[in-house]
Amino acid sequence: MKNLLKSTLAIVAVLVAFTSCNNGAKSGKNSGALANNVAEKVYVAPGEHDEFYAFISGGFSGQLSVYGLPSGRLFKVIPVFSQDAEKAYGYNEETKPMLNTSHGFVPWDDAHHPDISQTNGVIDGRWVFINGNNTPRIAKIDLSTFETTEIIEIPNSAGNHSSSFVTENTEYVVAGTRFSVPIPQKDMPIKDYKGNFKGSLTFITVDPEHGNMDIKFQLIMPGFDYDLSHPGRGKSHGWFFFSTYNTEEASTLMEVNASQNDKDFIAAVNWKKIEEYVNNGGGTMMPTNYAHNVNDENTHMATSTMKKEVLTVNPLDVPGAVYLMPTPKSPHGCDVDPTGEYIVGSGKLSANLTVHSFTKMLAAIENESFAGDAYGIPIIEFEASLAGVVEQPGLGPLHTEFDDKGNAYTTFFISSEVVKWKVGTWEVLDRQPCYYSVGHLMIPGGNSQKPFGKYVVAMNKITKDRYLPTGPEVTQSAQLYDISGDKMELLLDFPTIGEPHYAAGCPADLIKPRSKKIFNLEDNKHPYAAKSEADTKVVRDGKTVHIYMTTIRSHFAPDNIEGIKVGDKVYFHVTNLEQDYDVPHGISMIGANTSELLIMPGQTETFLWEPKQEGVWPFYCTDFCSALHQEMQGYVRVSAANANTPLKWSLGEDIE
Ligand code: RUQ
Ligand code: CUA
Repeated sequence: MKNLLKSTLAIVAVLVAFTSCNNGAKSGKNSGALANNVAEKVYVAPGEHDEFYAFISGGFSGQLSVYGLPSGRLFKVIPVFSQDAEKAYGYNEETKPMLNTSHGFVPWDDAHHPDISQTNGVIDGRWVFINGNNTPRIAKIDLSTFETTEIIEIPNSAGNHSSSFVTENTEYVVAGTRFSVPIPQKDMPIKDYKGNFKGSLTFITVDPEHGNMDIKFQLIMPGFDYDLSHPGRGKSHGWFFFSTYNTEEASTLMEVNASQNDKDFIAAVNWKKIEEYVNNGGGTMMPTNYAHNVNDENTHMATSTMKKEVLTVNPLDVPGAVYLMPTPKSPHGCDVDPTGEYIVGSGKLSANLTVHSFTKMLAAIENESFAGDAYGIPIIEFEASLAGVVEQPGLGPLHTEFDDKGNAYTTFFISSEVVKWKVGTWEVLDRQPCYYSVGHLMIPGGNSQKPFGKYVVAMNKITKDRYLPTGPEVTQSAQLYDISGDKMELLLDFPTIGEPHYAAGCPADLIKPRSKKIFNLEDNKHPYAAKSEADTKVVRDGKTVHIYMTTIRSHFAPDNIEGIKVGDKVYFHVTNLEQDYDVPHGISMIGANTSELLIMPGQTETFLWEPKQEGVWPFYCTDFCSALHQEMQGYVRVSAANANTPLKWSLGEDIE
């Protein structure tokens, strides 16, 4: 045991050393000989549009940023799991409930894997889903508004990492736990992990019309770490594949103890079979507590509902639903090719890439070519499902995506490169260095039956000397390669928001025509909306005051308010009366313990102000909306708590 420990530590040390010297050895100048016409290939002339959208997760920023490809231009940061003062997300009264969880208000998360909804195996550009790892959640972003409209918390999960991937008709968005935990949670010794902790794989239905999410069932699996996952497609539609590590079920010094087994598993889950079982009344309702937060599209207000139970399924109760395919050395990526035949497991510590065949897997199940079981789940013999091996393609394989010509592209973290190989012959065709230490890569549509194989984006963990330095913290970065020819060609480096963890890409034409320009004022059902200046008012209810305010170029109505008192809770409900594209107004109030509002045409938003001092206090518009933007201002007179200043409001007249 001691020796094993020592030798594993030695391997880890070598890998770490390799990583750092590898990165150190490369310099920014060594970016390969760029052809002269490279600039042309990424140049999108002023006023022209990019060909693709790229939705790049922010990792530890908790957000999702929207870029154009090939230009690499940043268009928007969509707030998802983190508060965003710029858009008042998580600060205004309407969106605060979006960040509610069973642990209370959690204004941050670690956002990893965006995936775009699909119809018939092709991305349809309706929604993008993304996982929060830390406090397990799945969010849905509506791509007509580019706003987060739903967040569902995942009970019985921890480090929600093998998420959030969609099946080929968006029947399900799937969320797998990274850490196994006691299910249900309870106070118990950590050393009793093995055999007692469990991992949950959660299948969330998506309403085909409105996209509403609902947990259909949770599969309660052995206590491994479930790292990544992908749906079957085409012939393997109806299955889902999850990579695992720590099949050792260790609970300490994981870098050594979770690397003992020569092979971990890819778990193959026949969700259609489980769905049938559940539809026939199978499964066990378990008491739990999780938040389901929905933004109403008519009121533009979010509500948070606590759900109290979840349907769990024991895999042993559904024979033929779950199998384990041995895969060498702590597989990380678990990627399915566009035909649905091949499942690629990237063993982080393996010299080779392991590819399983779906057809061979079915035959192995049929012939019962099993090599034992894990907690009763059959383990398929390694050779029986093996399709082939990509020999020695690089060091530290992580993730694979596919083009539309039968090629696969795998990232290698340690040797810092993208390697192109042929699906079916497993021969390496090309390799290009990344600057540096690439994690995921993304080909638009690369997770579907129909990839758009023109570009690949590599998302790097380290940039070192690639950009102007900005102190100890330097920008993170993505790189764009042209993959339309036989050889990949590096075109562009572009900086990213947060850690560019993973991305989903889509032809712009799928989204552009559906993008909303304004919200119809007539459809605004916000309970505190004022749909015209005639509807504006100020209403006192004890110590609570509601201001029904409107904004239009270039004034607020009302713009002067008196009769507010120290200790009041003052809600500014502000409706933007504009019905023109791209005319938001903002509002901020001196001393408010929250952010500004940025209100889109036709929308109502609310912030809370609790005046603490007597005086006459101004508010103003924060968005440069017109030539008279600087005139968009007003005053609130605040009197002592026991004063009897009458409540009054006005526009265009001085208050008596
Ligand atoms: S995975 S560490 Cu997407 Cu490579 Cu999160
Ligand atoms: Cu409205 Cu500036």
